[in-house]
Amino acid sequence: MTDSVKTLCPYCGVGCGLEVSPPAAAGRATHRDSQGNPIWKVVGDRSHPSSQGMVCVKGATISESLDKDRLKYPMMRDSLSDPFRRVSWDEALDRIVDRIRTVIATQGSDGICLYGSGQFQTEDYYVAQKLIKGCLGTNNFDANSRLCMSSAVAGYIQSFGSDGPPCCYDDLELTDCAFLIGTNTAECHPIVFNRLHKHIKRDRKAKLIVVDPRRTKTAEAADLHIAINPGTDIDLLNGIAHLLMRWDKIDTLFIDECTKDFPAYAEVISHYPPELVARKCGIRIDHLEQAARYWAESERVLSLWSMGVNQSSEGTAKVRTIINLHLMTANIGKPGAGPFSLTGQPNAMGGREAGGLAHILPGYRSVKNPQHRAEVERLWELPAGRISPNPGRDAWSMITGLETGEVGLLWIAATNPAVSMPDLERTKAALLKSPLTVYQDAYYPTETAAYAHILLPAAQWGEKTGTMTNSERVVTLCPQFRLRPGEAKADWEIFAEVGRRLGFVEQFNFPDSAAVHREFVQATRNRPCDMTGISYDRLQQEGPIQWPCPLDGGRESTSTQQSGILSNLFKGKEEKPKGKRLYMDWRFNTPDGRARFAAYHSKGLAEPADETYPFVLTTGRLYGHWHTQTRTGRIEKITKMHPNPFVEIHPRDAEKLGIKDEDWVEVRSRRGRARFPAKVTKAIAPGTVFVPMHWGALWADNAEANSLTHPEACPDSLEPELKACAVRLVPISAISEADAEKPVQTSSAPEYASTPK
Ligand SMILES: Nc1nc2c(c(=O)[nH]1)N[C@H]1C(S)=C(S)[C@@H](COP(=O)(O)OP(=O)(O)OC[C@H]3O[C@@H](n4cnc5c(=O)[nH]c(N)nc54)[C@H](O)[C@@H]3O)O[C@H]1N2
Ligand SMILES: Nc1nc2c(c(=O)[nH]1)N[C@H]1C(S)=C(S)[C@@H](COP(=O)(O)OP(=O)(O)OC[C@H]3O[C@@H](n4cnc5c(=O)[nH]c(N)nc54)[C@H](O)[C@@H]3O)O[C@H]1N2
Ligand code: SF4
Ligand SMILES: [Mo]
Repeated sequence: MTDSVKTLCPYCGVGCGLEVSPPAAAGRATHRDSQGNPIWKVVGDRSHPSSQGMVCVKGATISESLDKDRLKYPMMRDSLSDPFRRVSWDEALDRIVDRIRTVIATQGSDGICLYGSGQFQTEDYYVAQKLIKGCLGTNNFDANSRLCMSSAVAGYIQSFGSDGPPCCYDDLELTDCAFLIGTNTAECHPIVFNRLHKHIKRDRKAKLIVVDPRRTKTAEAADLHIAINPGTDIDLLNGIAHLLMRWDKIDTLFIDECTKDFPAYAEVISHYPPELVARKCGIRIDHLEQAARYWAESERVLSLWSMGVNQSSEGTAKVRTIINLHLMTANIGKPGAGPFSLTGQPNAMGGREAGGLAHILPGYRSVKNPQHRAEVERLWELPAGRISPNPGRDAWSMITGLETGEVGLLWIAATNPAVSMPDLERTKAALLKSPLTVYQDAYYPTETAAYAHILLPAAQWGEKTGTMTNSERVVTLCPQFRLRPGEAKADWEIFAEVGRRLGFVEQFNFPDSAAVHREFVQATRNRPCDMTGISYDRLQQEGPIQWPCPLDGGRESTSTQQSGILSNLFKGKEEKPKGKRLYMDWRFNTPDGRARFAAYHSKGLAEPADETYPFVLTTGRLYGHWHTQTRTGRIEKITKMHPNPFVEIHPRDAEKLGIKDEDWVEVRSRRGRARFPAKVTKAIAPGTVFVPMHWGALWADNAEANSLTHPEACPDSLEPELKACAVRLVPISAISEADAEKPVQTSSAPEYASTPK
């Protein structure tokens, strides 16, 4: 291939357009990496509406990782203590199909679990749903998105009647006040942040508020940084609402006509006066008042949030409490305003559309809804009643199902749970008990490969054609542009092949990914995420397309049916419904069209600090690295940028413990221990410490953030509280010999084949 190809960055949910050209193109010198190897050249795609030509360091360096340490052939072994041997696809697939049949016969289909990823393309997701939820009749498909955005999904569904982030990136440039809570956008969604930051600098009236216990790069750019104690978001949000009520800065017309359940909420927020809130959050009253004043004075408030909100034992409540503020001030369904969750992974949005969590079905449907099940059964040409009405196992209950022996086959694809799951010692011990684990990944080694019986080589980004949807609902076609290494196959092809071998020949008779996509969009017809107007041909010709995009140009706007007061509300709203934003007509997807207020008191952390474990540990990301480093750990520029893990400690705490910068510290929780050099910095609030999530067992000794975290989760979204657990800090120099002899890791992890450390 000599021409350049337009595609999407396969890292974060910003979804930047990339233009990729081969190492040697006509008329220019061969493009090479730092070691002199020829690599594909990557630049930002100026025509992409979301990113307008911009890229961050991850997107810019992606091609350096594509050929390193790839898993090229299926591999198998009988027990985890054996070495892997190379096998044919036939042999590997026969073993999987045999096992599926055995598990169905002995345990029922609920003994089978597939744990997937927001790094799947939509086609991969869709075929996996059809196989697991349709043909096998179990809803045991979950994805790493459970650890990521499931609280946002639950919050949207409960408040608006349906999932779907209502805003778009143009709102970043139209807002008067950006309210960033629990998001380090500058490092984790850099191009969203660039667009916002340029606007804030240009328009001096526009304000940036950042709510984060750390002084992140995002917080440094803020007009107001509120460093709340971890887990006190609901106190803060209810405190802001309290002041808006007190100052009579609420939109009663909107509340009366477009929402329900305000009185119960008003009662709750009456209990959040500024003095109490400031004390609970550990912040200054004038900061709280300033934040409320920005909300009160701004015409258009845009909230952005991600993991500091979602990864919480009250994640859904936090999301709904953010949405409450938007409802009480009518900051929704208009340019520059709205509650906007940023999705983490490149195609977490596509996963939602394709039904990629254990409680949902394609087209924003629910497994609990009989009509939804029937519609999907008809589309899949399966007998009525095939899809189970029960939500399947979420990510963590796949782990507990291994503990109890209820899981007879665990199939993991495009995620690395031996690093990213909470309570890693328990996770690893459960993985060791798995009767059969299939692991489908693009790289080898990874930490999870050590726990697998069968390895399946996956074609990754650039080696298969598919679509991905970014945070603002924009769908981009990602064409194959390079050869697959060895015998690697696209994830959807592997799922389809297993389906055919199980006898579902008709259901999985897809000649190519375009055929998968054609069928998938049918599942979205007349649904909130209608994509029946999107096809590979249109994406190729016109470029990225935002949904809703129905074939016939759109459902009738409901605003024509509105009369009286609601039509008055619409005077001065310059845009008609449809188009870039959802809910422009202020009619929501609930049965009565009204959005719901939620009345939540704050509960705080599931495991607060106490005398024995006096610090709150929070975990998160660094600008250059991507998750478990399968790609970024193999890119020199990035490993130089972030050479090693560390623990951030406030100078006051460090002094008390006699810890100096770069001293080694052991961090202990009730579940495990890990060791890091200290980074003494005022960027972290006293009483809180921070550890990056990126270093699994392959990349550093005993520096796994998740050896410390716990699996307590939000009861609605089942998203674990990866952002907070109680820990104790012990300077290594102070550890007595007897204590030091105790192994830091408790489960006997298998050896890795090779270690890139
Ligand atoms: N560079 C980089 N970018 C990425 C990724 C990556 O691995 N690397 N991963 C992508 C993915 S999948 C995701 S999900 C996103 C995540 O993107 P972010 O959510 O922005 O990233 P995190 O660092 O996980 O956490 C964000 C912030 O939450 C704060 N926080 C912790 N506890 C609390 C709390 O109780 N309240 C509040 N208000 N804040 C709190 C932390 O201090 C942290 O700064 O990033 C995406 N982008
Ligand atoms: N302590 C703590 N833990 C966390 C978090 C946190 O903030 N703190 N964040 C959580 C969140 S939000 C997330 S999203 C998770 C992320 O955690 P993981 O999903 O475990 O992390 P990744 O490193 O992105 O793993 C993706 C894997 O997919 C492989 N891969 C890439 N492309 C393909 C493909 O096309 N097909 C296949 N089959 N494989 C492919 C990669 O090689 C890699 O091994 O971590 C969660 N865990
Ligand atoms: S901001 Fe996200 S999507 Fe854009 S280049 Fe960086 S990692 Fe890729
Ligand atoms: Mo994520």
